[in-house]
Amino acid sequence: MSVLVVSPGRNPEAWVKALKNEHPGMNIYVYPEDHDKEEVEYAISWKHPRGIFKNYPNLKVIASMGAGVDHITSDPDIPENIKITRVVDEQLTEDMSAFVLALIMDKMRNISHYYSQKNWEPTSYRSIENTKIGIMGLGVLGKGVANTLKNVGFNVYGWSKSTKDIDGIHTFCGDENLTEFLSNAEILVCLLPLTPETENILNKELFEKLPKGAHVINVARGEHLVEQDLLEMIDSEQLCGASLDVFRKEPLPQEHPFWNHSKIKITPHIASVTNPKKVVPQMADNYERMSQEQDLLNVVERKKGY
Ligand code: NDP
Ligand code: OXD
Repeated sequence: MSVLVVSPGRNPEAWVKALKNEHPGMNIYVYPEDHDKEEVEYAISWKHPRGIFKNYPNLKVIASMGAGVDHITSDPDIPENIKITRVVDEQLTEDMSAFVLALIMDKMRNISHYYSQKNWEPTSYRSIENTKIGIMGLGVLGKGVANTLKNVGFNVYGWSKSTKDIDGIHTFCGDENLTEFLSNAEILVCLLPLTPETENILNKELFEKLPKGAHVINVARGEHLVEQDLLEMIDSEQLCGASLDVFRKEPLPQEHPFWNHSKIKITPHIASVTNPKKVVPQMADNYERMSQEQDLLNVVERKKGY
């Protein structure tokens, strides 16, 4: 029985080292080095080359190296019987919460504006307690962010697929309540998983339902955003700007209009980065569970796509 590490988008060394520390007896291959495909039952993956997994007849589990699994679920060639797991990690949630708070404070207090202005021109600012934040997605990360912002003193609104009851957060669920949720979101944070239902969800129709002058933060996936609609909505002043950490094409191409847009702030997909040392224990645990035919942790519902 062997483990295959597939990570053309991430350096595999730290993963292999952490796996060997955690489980010295584990037989590990790094794709595409020479290996016997029949031996592989467990894969740890980030942005695998499309279609490869159908060639592993004994593969049982694909573990995502991150919280998101769209890089796996979007491959139509992954057999239905293969279980997909994802990372759930306190550090990842803390990092995401700190990052979103930093983006919001930067926006509210004009911090990066002052850095780039290099002028002594103070401007007024809104108070935290008079600001409403809307969070799309109240899962592991969205709920963590919502609680952090609530504790800082913001008015927090959240939207999810199923009903949620989170102390101190105004929660909304389903498409039928999306408009009401959006009408409150002076700063909108997207923390949805990428699925066919949420692809292109950040579009003109949605932006028009936000309060005029809203700011949009996307820390989920680039494919949630219709880029041209964002530009139009900023031009028309329906939106005052956006902070974007994720893009349809990463790295964001140098010629992309977002780079030189004064109202769009770009970060290079660093909102919350998985630390292999922290999350390898949960992967090794699942490997043991798989070997003993026990239930796995953090399994993705294939039908829902997250
Ligand atoms: P979860 O699966 O824990 O949560 C997803 C949330 O989205 C749930 O609350 C779910 O609702 C809600 N949701 C899903 N589909 C819909 C829909 N159609 N309508 C309304 N709500 C919906 O995900 P995480 O919180 O762990 O992660 C979210 C995403 O963040 C990841 O998928 C990944 O893409 C991104 N990410 C980005 C990082 C970065 O550095 N920029 C780092 C890590 C993750 P319900 O609870 O009712 O099911
Ligand atoms: C993730 C990510 O999904 O890094 O973990 O985007």
